[in-house]
Amino acid sequence: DEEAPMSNEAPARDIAAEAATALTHLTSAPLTGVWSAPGRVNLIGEHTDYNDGLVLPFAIENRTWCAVSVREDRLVRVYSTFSQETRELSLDGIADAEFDGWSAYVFGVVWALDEQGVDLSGVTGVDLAIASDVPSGAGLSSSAAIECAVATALNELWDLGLDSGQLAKACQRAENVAVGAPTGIMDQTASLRGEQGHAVMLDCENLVSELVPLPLEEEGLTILVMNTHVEHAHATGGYGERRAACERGAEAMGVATLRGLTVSDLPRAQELLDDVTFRRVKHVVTENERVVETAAALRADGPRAIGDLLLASHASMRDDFEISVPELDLAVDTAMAHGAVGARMTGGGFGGSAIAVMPKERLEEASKAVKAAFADAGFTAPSTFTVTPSQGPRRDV
Ligand code: GAF
Repeated sequence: DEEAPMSNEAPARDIAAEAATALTHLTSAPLTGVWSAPGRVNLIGEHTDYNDGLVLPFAIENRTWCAVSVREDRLVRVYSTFSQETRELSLDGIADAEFDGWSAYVFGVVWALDEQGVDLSGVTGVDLAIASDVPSGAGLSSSAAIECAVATALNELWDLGLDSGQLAKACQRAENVAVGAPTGIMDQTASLRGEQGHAVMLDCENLVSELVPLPLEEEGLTILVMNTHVEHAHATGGYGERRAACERGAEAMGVATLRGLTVSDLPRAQELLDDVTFRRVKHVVTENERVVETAAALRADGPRAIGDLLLASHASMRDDFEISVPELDLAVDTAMAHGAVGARMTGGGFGGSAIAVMPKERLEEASKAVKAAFADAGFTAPSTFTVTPSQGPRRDV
């Protein structure tokens, strides 16, 4: 709602119920259950995940719900309220399945479980209805939320006994192969391991994670999301190009991944690499350090202490990794001029959203100022809303 500055003040919809109702498009059989998984905001640690690096995201209250009714045959059928269409796939011959459109996020998970060696020969089919309030295209991992909701439901229904690391890997494979986006594992892990009031510090080299307290409410703070509505697609373009540059840099520096470098290697990198590759490497290496420093600052002094780190991360993405856009820069600068503790673009870049850690009393002012600044610059009107570190997957019904 463009009229309301804080669009999440609208009364919450019961989307679990919407998903359950949507099942009637597929079947009149009884509901077996409803599972859900959240989207995420990355607090810091960008483009580090596919370099075996460190990330510090948190799950948000916006979620995707998956209502399920078990079948007696081997079909998996799915309906989504956002596409209002049904797709189906047989569990027999899943290895050779082909994917297209939104259903790749769902069928891709089933395919990836099979590819991982999970024995699906004895399981029965399911009817799935998907509904979500994670805005798509905002850089809040609406895709990971679908994958993780489906994976969580199937893990329980089919009694697979997989842990969150195995589920995250299956969801990432779905994204990489079925959807065709060469992304890392941050978003799926954030969705699967999120906890209320915490960020998840994840080491992408070994998937070891720890929860880091993010006590915003207690500090009179909130996180403002500024969705630029500038479209980004990770299956094409800049994302894969950045990933390739990181791999080139690692190879030239003689390490398996950029995780093998620290800031003390940067002078040698500067001598050895061309300017563009060097700046890509510098971003990743310094960003890993900022994640460590952010977690330490949160633990020692709380969220008011992380502002400079968020700003340094944004500058690194703008100037060295070159994945910001003028809309994201304007959102960050305007929030900072209106009381933000710190701000940065979040997610893969080239569009999507920026976040600002805001004192609650300046929230309204900053939100209005961002909208006015976008109007003055002739940019598409942004939407703004707040997010809270929230819980990971759960069974709702
Ligand atoms: C996107 C990807 F999906 C993540 O894996 C991560 O690389 C992120 O961009 C950048 O940090 O969200």
